[in-house]
Amino acid sequence: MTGSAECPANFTYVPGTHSCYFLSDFQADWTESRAWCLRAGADLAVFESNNEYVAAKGAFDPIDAWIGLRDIIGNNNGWKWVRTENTPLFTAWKRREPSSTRERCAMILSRGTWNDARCKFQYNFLCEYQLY
Ligand SMILES: [Ca+2]
Repeated sequence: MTGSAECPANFTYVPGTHSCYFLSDFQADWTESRAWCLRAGADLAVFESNNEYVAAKGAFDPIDAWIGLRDIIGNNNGWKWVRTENTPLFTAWKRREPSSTRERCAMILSRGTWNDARCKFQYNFLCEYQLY
């Protein structure tokens, strides 16, 4: 798949979404990952529907990657998307996740489910640039 003229450099338009995505080929902690996306005029990926999530994850090789979901309260009480600050309308947590109050940042696992992990850990990350 090639990029769209409307996408930032190195971002890929994903049919079935309204967005362009960038999966990093390097690792950073969650905060650094978000900062990288913001500098590109994007943000970490926000999935507003299961359809969007399925389309986006299907466009990239499976990999562990940060997404734009974090627990702003702790104790698994404050999961909010970045950009919208909405509570997720749907989730794809792996069985027994989210698991720990010390793990306040969410990632896609290579099998397609989500895990909460310590925000200071280093993973690849998925940015999203919303077209409209
Ligand atoms: Ca976990």
